[in-house]
Amino acid sequence: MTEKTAALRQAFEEKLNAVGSSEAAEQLRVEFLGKKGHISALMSELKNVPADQKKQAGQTINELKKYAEEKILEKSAQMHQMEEQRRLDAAESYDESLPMQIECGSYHPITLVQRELEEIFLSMGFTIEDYNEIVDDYNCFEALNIPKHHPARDMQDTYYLSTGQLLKTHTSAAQNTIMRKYGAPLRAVFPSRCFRNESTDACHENTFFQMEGIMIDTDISISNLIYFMKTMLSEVFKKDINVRLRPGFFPFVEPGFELDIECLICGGEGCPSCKNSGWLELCPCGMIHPNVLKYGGIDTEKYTGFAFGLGLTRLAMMKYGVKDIRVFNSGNLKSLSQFISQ
Ligand code: FA5
Repeated sequence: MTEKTAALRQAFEEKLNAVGSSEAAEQLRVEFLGKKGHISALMSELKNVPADQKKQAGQTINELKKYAEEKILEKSAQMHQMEEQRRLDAAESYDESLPMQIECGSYHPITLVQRELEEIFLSMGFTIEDYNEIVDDYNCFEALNIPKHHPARDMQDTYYLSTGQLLKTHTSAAQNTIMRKYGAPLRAVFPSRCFRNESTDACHENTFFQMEGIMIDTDISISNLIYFMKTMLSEVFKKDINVRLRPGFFPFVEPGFELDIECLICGGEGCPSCKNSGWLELCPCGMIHPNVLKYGGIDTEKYTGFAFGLGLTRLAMMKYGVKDIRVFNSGNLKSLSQFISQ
């Protein structure tokens, strides 16, 4: 038994010297002093020791136990102190002036162009409004002078929910709510995501962004509309671009226009980004139909107004020279992370 105890003491000392952390010290304590540890096992062997040697053997084991307890306590304290010092050293080596090590994300190009437009319209006295992406038939169509079975609905098929609600096809769906909320006079823009059930190509997506704008006041005319459209485009592009205004039909405006810009990808030559026409439909607009004003609770004897529905995703295509609209929803960070506010 004496030899066994001596061998155990030697094994304990070797392991103790190898301890390098408070966690390792705790493991050593359990290994030797735990209920199922080596020293307890040695104690339980005492019953096999001849009676005349039992007392001496018991004493030797107790001495080993005491020794192990003291050494482990000492080691554990040492280890805790060392670890605390390491933590302090690490904290001191932090230098807030060093360049950041982590990679930062970048804003999506649609966010950049949307923010730029918001700034432009804010400076012209417009407010920025928010609206749901899930809307009801009334707001998306009926309040816009598009009754059930009107052929204009064919151009805007969308995704319907079992509740009868739908994913909004255009930002015009917010017009009625905003008119009712603020009344006239009113200047507001409301950017949002729109959804349509349609085939995609280089200039069509099933999920894209528009920015709607409305201005209602006394004596608003087409000249006001043209002025705001021109200002907006020259501020966004910061260079002369060719635009054309042609008649366009939308049941919620009268008269209505299509505002196209010459394709900046091909310079008007024709390419897949503009469906080979050299022009891109960008911002249909017109004078708000009196029925729409009435549905919005606006006095049509006193007020007139204009509205436009800017294709924000197409604008981003032209502004950043993106040839295919599908890049924007691709999640392809190699392409999307190149855009920094320009
Ligand atoms: C509308 O959505 C009307 N609500 C716009 C409007 C508002 C007219 C107020 C008059 C007064 P349209 O379906 O043409 O119209 O879409 C408007 C613009 O959104 C288009 O010129 C185009 O720039 C963009 N757009 C439409 N469909 C898509 C699509 N599938 N993918 C990408 N952009 C699209």
